[in-house]
Amino acid sequence: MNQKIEAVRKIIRDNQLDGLVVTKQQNWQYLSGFTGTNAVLIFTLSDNYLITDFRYLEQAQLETEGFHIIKPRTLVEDAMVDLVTSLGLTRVGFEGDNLTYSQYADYNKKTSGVEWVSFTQAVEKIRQVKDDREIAALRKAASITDMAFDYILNFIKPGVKESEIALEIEYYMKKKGAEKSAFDIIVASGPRAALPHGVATDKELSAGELVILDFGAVFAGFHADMTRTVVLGEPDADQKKIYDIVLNAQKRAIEAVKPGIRCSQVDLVARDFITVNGYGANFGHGLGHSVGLEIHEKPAFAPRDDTVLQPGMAMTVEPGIYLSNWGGVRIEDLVLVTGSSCEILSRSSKELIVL
Ligand SMILES: [Mn+2]
Repeated sequence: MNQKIEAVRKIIRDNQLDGLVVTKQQNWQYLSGFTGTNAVLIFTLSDNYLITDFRYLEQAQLETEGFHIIKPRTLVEDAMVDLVTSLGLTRVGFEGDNLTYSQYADYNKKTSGVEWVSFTQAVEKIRQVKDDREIAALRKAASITDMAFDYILNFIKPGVKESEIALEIEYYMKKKGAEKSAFDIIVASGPRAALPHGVATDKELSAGELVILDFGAVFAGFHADMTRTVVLGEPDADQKKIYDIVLNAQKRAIEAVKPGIRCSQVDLVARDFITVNGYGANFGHGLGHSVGLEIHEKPAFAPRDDTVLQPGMAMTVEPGIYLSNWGGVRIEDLVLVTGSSCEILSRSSKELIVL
């Protein structure tokens, strides 16, 4: 029995359930390997069921192992309700973060006598520690991301639109084997660099501007995430100063990443450094987040996240300083928590690149 399914069975046992229904796409993909877009999994203490529709029956057979694959007469969710009834389940867990109120009401109506118990972050918690195959996928995603950064440096110059840069990055990553871009690529130049999530627009780059590039490749379902800030022409004193503060904060935080430390402590290392240097109010977001089958997973390097780091967690470290009408600097690496410290999966240079 694979460890992931074993962990699901433990949730069932520990909570006195007799079944667990999984409806979130990344969670069913994680537990079964199925990559289609429509499915429900049902786990009991003895069996695993995957319900999907006609379009995916053959694919589900090929991609999964150890699941009874069930073809619904009508909707996948109706088949789920029928199966819960025919198996005689009485106390069934479901993913409370993932179900709409209407679906919940519908389940209740169609299964009188079944107690539905909401779970949040149950499968997500299992996903926090990555196994060797998942780490290999993250490495590959990070390496495609690095290659794209190297490539795009030749393309960035005054007069080019942010959107053209984003398009080139996406095209290049896909040519190098990425399934897709991990999120809408952020290219934020000049004053727009003050927007922490400034998705590329048709603004043209100008000489003297800082440009924040934040992007990542997806490989085998796993998301990379990296940010670099470059400058068009020799940087002025403020640009240099703020870049150095962010870079130092980032390096110090990475040095703090190791098993046994709390996420909030890592956040504090960068936050304290930026605050002491006078820009605490300009670093308004968390230091980082976990990545995996989703771009933003838990835990997070944030002031109130006291999760203890474990080997196999994959986290971003991304401090930034943002100043309205001026711009901003963010530097982000993807790191893997190892047995004693961490390994930086993003390999691109972090020295200020002058284009
Ligand atoms: Mn990120």
